[in-house]
Amino acid sequence: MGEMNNDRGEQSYKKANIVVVGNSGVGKSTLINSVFQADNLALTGVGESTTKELRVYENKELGFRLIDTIGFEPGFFNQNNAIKSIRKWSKESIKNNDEDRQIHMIWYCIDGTSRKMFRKNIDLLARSMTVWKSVPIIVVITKSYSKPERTENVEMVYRAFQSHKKLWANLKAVIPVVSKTYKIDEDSNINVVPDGLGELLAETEKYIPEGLVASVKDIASYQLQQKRILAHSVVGSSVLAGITVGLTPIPFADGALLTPLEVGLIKGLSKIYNVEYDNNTEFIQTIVNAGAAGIIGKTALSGLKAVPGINIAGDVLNAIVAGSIIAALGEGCVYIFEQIYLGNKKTTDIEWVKKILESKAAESLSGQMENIAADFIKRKAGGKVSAKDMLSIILRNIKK
Ligand SMILES: Nc1nc2c(ncn2[C@@H]2O[C@H](COP(=O)(O)OP(=O)(O)OP(=O)(O)O)[C@@H](O)[C@H]2O)c(=O)[nH]1
Ligand SMILES: [Mg+2]
Repeated sequence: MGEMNNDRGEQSYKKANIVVVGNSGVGKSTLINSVFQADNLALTGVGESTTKELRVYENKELGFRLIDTIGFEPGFFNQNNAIKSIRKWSKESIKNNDEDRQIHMIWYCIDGTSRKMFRKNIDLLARSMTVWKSVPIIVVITKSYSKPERTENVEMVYRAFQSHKKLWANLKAVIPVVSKTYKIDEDSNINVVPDGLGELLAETEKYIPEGLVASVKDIASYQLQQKRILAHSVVGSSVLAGITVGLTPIPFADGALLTPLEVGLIKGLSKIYNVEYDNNTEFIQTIVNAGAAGIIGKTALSGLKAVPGINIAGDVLNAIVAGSIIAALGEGCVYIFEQIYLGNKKTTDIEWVKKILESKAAESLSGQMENIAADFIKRKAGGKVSAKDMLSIILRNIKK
């Protein structure tokens, strides 16, 4: 069970179904787009409810489906239409002999910019949740633009849950997230970059029922592959964040502006590969030291200098450099974390970490800056180049 062959004879696995619920406009669809790294996979919008019924999203890579739902607020006669349509979707499967439509997890989204609503929303969830008595819940605090408020918001959510005994047992994690770059101020170009996605994916993977992968022949390699996909998704969102930082008109001569991103990247990867984060200061410091402020940063800059007669505007050049640095660091880190996860190396192997970042990460970068710049110029001839376009140019070249 669980293991199937599709009509092309490829093996596919039974996937976990995760429903994404929360009030209208909270950012469910935006979050789904960001997990799948797509712009317009799930329609998003302002004002009237954008997602009309239930929609199921999946891709080849990830071992779970995300089910987008309409706003969670009760409709006529206090019926919760989101829950109604999810149940309908599940029931249809029984008719169709399709066992694949059980709900395995709930992502409950609440809006980080309206904390006054937390308790009310969680009471609402408690009333509706009698349908799924023992399904794990992860609370996603969307639009967590204000860093100082994040810890307090997480605590508020936990407190609100404590008064609902049955829900409390199912609550697995509370994670503040920024799904998409948020412009605080159009004029000064101050941005809050995407954050928290790595943590969300790592926690999700932890609480997906074991049974779903238990039927896979080679569990170990399946799990490693899953981790690699999650890790690359985290690297991708960090690179995008790096591009955004680069585009702000602030000179980043010493690369220190990228340090928070680098730390966030390492934290996300630590979660995914079950590597202890808190007591590994030297390990983390070694990685950060090799990043934008170190060998990788230097390699990126000297790589660009080697490009003759480069004609790219300064902020864009910054964006390309920043993104490439994070991409190279990310690729090096994925390798390092994987080796530690597999038990081949330890976080105390500091010299080895340095060597990997110098050889693998920095070297892959030195040859590629020229190609990245060339691809960029080619792409620019066809019109405006978005941050997403830069992301794909960078990842394409760094992964080589
Ligand atoms: N910049 C930024 N905007 C966000 C973020 N999350 C949500 N938004 C914005 O909030 C609005 C609503 O987001 P949606 O994803 O459509 O919300 P939804 O929960 O799917 O709404 P319904 O489909 O109506 O239930 C959109 O304008 C989004 O761009 C974020 O992390 N960053
Ligand atoms: Mg929506």
